Amino acid sequence: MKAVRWVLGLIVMGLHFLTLPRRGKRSPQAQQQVEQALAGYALYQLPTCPFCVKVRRSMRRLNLPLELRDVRSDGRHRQDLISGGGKMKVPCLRIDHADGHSEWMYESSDIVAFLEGRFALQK
Ligand SMILES: N[C@@H](CCC(=O)N[C@@H](CS)C(=O)NCC(=O)O)C(=O)O
Repeated sequence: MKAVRWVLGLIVMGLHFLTLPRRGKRSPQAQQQVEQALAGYALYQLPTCPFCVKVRRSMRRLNLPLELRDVRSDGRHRQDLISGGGKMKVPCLRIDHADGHSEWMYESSDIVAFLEGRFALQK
């Protein structure tokens, strides 16, 4: 089972790198504002999870260098995800708000729709 998962992960990553989407472009000022806004965001994820790859591809299209937190290699991130978000499922987008509360967003399609709405590139 571990070997199957490993091979599938390799295929997912290979396809991802072979078809890397183009990184979106903004003016330097607009990009700086976006990156400041991203300070309170983190994506809990796994490198080879296809749903996480989907979110990372959308981050690349939107040029959103938000922090990635690997829940397998770092036990603290795994614990934070379970205690904060409520379940061990990735991807999960964490948004820390100015008033101190954190929002935990599961489901890759919801995360992509949220990022596309919040950080749309100007046409
Ligand atoms: N419908 C979810 C599927 C996410 C999903 O199945 N993630 C897997 C990793 S590829 C996971 O976290 N599994 C752990 C679990 O379900 O406990 C999405 O689109 O985000």
